Amino acid sequence: MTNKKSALITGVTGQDGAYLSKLLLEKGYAVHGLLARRSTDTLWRLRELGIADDVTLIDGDITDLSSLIRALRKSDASEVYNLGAQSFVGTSWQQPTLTAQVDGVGVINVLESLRIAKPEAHFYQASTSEMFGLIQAAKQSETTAFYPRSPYGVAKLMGHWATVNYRESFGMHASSGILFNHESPLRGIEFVTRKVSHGVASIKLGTQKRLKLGNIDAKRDWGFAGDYVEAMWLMLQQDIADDYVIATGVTTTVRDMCKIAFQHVGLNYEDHIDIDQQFFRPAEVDVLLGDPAKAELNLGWKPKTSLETLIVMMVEADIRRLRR
Ligand code: NAP
Ligand code: F7E
Repeated sequence: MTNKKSALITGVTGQDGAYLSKLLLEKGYAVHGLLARRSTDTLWRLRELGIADDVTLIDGDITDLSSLIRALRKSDASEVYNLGAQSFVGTSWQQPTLTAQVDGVGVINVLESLRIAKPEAHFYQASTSEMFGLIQAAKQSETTAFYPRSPYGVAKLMGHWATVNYRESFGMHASSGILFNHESPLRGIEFVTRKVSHGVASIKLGTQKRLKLGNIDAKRDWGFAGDYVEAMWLMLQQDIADDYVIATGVTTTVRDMCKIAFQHVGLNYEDHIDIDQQFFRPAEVDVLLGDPAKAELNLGWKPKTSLETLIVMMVEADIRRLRR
């Protein structure tokens, strides 16, 4: 028997799952991760952080309720972080039903499994600034009205309100983190910051000539994933569960983010980028800018990493990978 606190993370193989696992292991938790079986290798992020052997993997999928109940029983987790999702906004127009099943109904499955098997556990839901979509206030906070603009945003809104509803209906300690975009060297290659950092590294090393992008006038509030997983943990340490916006309070265009990345290797972004209609979305979220004041006041959380530091970190990591 061990007195270690136990946590269960869905989406453990994703960007945030990897950073959160590392954080919880450093805090002495026994970390369990739900592993949705895939034909490809999905453990590269855990390996890159050197923790692949330290996380206990349990087979399961958030669209499969009984697998969640078994995972809860096996892990005996007192904290459950639901990070599992179809998280790429672009894909959500191609696979809207799957996105709804995973990002919407999947959250209800996790909440139901807790209600059945572990109602006293503290629960974290990975909500998103995409729920603000067509923004209803210049700076978005916990009280700003939602207006999702993609099947992803719509599905996540269901998960968000389900979390609020289980808290209010059953008194569960269920919190929702409304996280704005957060990136890292472990970001999936389809997201714009990593696509750019990988493109810049490839162009610098001569293996690629040009980079095709979509709407580079879109603005995002970008932070570092390593900072944001700390906020997730802090939410579950509070006496009272609540919802929190996690953001930097700074917004930047994709264009200016590209400028930073290319400048770092001594190149001018305008000489290497092509605009390609295939990367435009049927409905765009033009601008996002978060107000993290409540998180600072109640959780004592503040972002530590500037966009410049983050982008340089990502470009350098991709240069190292490509050289290998
Ligand atoms: P990510 O890298 O795309 O990771 C998603 C994870 O979900 C992967 O581990 C994936 O497994 C898993 N998954 C997919 N379908 C599943 C299913 N049916 N059952 C169980 N697991 C499943 O995403 P991320 O950037 O780490 O984001 C983590 C969470 O935060 C997501 O819910 C995302 O929607 C949300 N979020 C992200 C951001 C951001 O800027 N990063 C901002 C706000 C909210 P495989 O590896 O096997 O595919
Ligand atoms: O796009 C524009 C694109 O795909 C950012 C997810 O983690 O954050 C993420 O969603 C912006 C958009 O992230 C390309 O049109 C231009 O305006 O990196 P992204 P996202 O859609 O903001 C939220 C908070 C989440 O919750 C999501 O899970 O960049 N853009 N050109 C492009 N985007 C991509 N991917 N590729 C391009 O070529």
